[in-house]
Amino acid sequence: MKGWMGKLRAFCLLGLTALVLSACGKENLTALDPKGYGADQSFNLIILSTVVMLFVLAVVMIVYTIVLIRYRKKKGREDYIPKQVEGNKTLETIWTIIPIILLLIIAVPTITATFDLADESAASDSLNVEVTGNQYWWHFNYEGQEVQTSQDLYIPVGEKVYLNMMSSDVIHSFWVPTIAGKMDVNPENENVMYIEAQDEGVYWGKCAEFCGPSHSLMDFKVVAVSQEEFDQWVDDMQNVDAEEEPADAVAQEGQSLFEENNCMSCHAIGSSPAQIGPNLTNFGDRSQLAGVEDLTKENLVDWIMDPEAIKPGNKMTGQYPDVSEDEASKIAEYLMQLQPSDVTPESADN
Ligand code: HEC
Ligand SMILES: [Cu+2]
Repeated sequence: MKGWMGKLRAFCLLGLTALVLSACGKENLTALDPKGYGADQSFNLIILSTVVMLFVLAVVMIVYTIVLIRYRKKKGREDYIPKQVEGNKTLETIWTIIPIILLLIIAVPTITATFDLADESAASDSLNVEVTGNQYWWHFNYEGQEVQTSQDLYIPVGEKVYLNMMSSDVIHSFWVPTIAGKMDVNPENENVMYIEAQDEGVYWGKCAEFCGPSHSLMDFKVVAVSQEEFDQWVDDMQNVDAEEEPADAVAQEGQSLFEENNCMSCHAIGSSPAQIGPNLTNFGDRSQLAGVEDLTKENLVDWIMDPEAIKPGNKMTGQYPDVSEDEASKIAEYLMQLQPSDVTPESADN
C-alpha cells in the first residue's frame, strides 16, 4: 500500500511539474516557434531526434507489452519453463544495424547543420558586430560604423549579421532562442556566430551560462527592423552629440549631477569605446532598464539609489557617491531624455 502511495505521489509531482513548466515558453523567447535561420535549423533537429526517439520508445514498449502478456505466470502452468534459447544471429544483427541506421539519420543532418551554422565565408561582406559579455549586461560595437550600444542589439531583418563575441570577465553564453542558436562567450578567444531574423520584431535574449549572482537577470533584446529603419538608426546614433545640453532645467541639473557623481567614469554617451558600464547613448529608447525592469522613472530612481536591490552582485554598486532621491530623480530625468532615434523596440514591435 505504501509503495503504491509513493508512486501516486511521484506521478502527481511529475504532472504538476509538466504543467508548471509548460507555461515557461514566452513568445519571442522560445526555441519552439522559430523566426530565424539558426533557430529553424535547431528546431528541425529537435523534431527529427524527437521522432526517432519516440519510434524507439514505441517499439520497445510494444515488445515489452507482448512479452509481459505472453510469458506471464499462468494458472495451472506454474512450473512451466519456456524453451531456453542462447544467442540468435539474425536478432543480434538486426538490433545492431537498426540503431546504427537511426544514429545516422540523426547524425548526418546534425553535422551538416553544425558546419552550415559555423560558416564564416560571408562574414567580410556582412554587418559585423563585436559583442562583449559582461557581468550582467551585453555590449555591442558595430564594426567600422562608430556606433556603440548596450542591452539592445539592432539588426536589419533578413540579413546575416556576424557576431564576433568575447567576454570581459567570466564565461557567458549568448542565446536568442527564437532566431538563433547558443554560443559560449569566452574571455580568451573570440567565438563567431551569425544570426538572421525572418520577421521584424523584438526577440528576447538570455545569458545561458551561469556567470554569477545576477546571471538569471542578464537579459537583452535583439531588435530586428527593416533595412531603411536600420540605416536610419545608425545615422541617428552617429549624430549624437554627447555634450549637448538638454532643453529643460531639471534635465540640465541631472546632466551636471551625472558628471559630478562619477557616473561618467563608467558610462559613455556617444561612440566612445569606454565600457565598464552600459553605453547610454540611446538609453531613453530602451524598453527595459538594466535588461530586466520596465524603463520607468520610478524604477530608474530606485536603480540609481540602490542597484544592488535589483541586480545583486552588479559592478555599479558602491562605485559612486550616495545620491539623494531628489538628485537621482534629476539624473533620471536627464537619462530618460537620451532618445536619439525614432527606431526603437516599441516601433519594431508592431
Ligand atoms: C564602476 C562603474 C559604474 C559607475 C561609477 C556607475 N555605473 Fe551605472 N552601471 C555600471 C554597470 C556595470 C552597470 C550594469 C549593471 C548590470 O546590469 O549588471 C550599470 C548600469 C546602469 C544603468 C542601466 C543601464 C541600462 O542600459 O539599462 C544606469 C541607468 C546607470 N548604470 C546609471 C548610473 C548613474 C546615474 C551613475 C552615477 C550616479 C552610475 N551609473 C555610476 C557601472 C557603473
Ligand atoms: Cu552571463
